[in-house]
Amino acid sequence: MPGLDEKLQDIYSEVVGRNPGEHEFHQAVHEVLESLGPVVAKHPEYAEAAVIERLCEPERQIIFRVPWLDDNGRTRINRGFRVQFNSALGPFKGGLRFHPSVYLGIVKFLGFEQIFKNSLTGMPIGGAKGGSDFDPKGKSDAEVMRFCQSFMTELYRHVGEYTDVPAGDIGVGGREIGFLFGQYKRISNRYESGVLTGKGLTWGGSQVRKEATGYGTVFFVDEMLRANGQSFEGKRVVVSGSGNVAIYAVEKVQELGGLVVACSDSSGYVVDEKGVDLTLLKELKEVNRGRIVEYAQARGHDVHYVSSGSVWEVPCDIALPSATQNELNGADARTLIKGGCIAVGEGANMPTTPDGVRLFLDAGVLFGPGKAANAGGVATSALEMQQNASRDFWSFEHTEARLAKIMRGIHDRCAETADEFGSPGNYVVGANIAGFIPVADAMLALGVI
Ligand code: NDP
Ligand code: 2IT
Repeated sequence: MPGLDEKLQDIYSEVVGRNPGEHEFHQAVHEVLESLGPVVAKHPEYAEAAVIERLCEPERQIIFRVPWLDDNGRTRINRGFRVQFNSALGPFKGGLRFHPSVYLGIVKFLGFEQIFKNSLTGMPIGGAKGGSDFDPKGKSDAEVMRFCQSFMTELYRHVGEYTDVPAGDIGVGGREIGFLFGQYKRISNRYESGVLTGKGLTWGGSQVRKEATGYGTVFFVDEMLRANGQSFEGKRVVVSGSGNVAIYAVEKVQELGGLVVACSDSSGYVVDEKGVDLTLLKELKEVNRGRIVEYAQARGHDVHYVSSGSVWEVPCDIALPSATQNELNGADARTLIKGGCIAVGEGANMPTTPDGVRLFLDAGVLFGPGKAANAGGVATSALEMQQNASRDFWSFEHTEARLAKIMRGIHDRCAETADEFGSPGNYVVGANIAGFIPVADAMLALGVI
């Protein structure tokens, strides 16, 4: 990793010492601190008030037992988390992840990133994340329901429309949000729609929330391309993952005239040179909860499935990593650059390793970091909160237009901030600084709390 300024290095060492073994959290902090050198030089008041030190320490961390009964009547135990990282700009806001890899370091990295992402949206939301090491794969709907009810039976006391507003992430979609909302409503005896986002359209949800992260990522990349006289038209695109973010990234790329030739899941990837069949993909993943290998089996022409290796071996003009953290490493970045890749948009959170990011930036690849590129999901969550607060329901067209405008705004702010702080074209620096300053200013204004 590149060096940090002395003061920032001290802060980083303190974070590592205080949070042993939480590698993803260390990585996320390091990446932000790498960008902040010119900011602390220009604003000594941030150091005087220990703003960065305070930002690196969550306001509150909750860890709890989640007991539930499986379909055989056996008692099962998982661990639940909610890290309420920073509420300087608004109530805590961020998703819940259900995946066996979840531990405190993952939740903290995601919660830390969320502070800056949410700030970049320009909406009044603080940063948080939560989840569990529960694995929804292979569980029945009834088991998922019992798990969600048990999870909310503890979480309900820590959340609320003005306190903390969770949503989905890996392993948490419309089904889980429904069970969580149902249990919250039952325990609290309140139809408090604003307590969760990503709700169904007939019970307080917003149009476009389901599509928002994938669409927003593509809008962000489209802005980077346009700023450089290019577009999606006729481009070969590879999208990793085949979950919520990936599916709606594919949909928007296709609308904009791009050809998506590959996507994946944690078992392997498919290459479909004629272009991914989205109807089939949605049926397979959203309805049947199947594996990507079944796509190759169902498609019936020369689609090939690769069960080992990396989806980044498939040559493309544009790469949209939309699965998970650290899924695209330095070797993958080299392969992509060699294959002629001109742009990368992070649909996932921190999918590119630090050496991968460095290689892309050095090669002049347009690189949209997750904090900026995937902010459309949480931004549309904030639009859902707005509709809930005013008991309103907007049309798809109106909501999508709002999302597109928000993504344009984020793009422009990142680009201008990168220019202002001496790193033109570097959206990583732009996103980190443009996300940081509003939070830091609010923390100064609110005093030492
Ligand atoms: P889903 O659960 O809908 O889909 C996740 C996809 O990524 C699946 O295809 C899954 O494959 C794959 N995946 C998950 N973990 C791994 C792993 N360890 N190794 C390889 N593949 C993996 O989640 P989302 O689409 O919602 O989330 C994807 C990414 O986008 C995450 O990084 C999330 O934090 C980020 N994100 C999500 C937002 C949202 O609104 N949902 C908003 C902003 C960012 P498999 O089914 O085999 O596990
Ligand atoms: O990482 C993310 O931004 C999300 N999972 C969405 C959070 C939200 O509150 O909509």
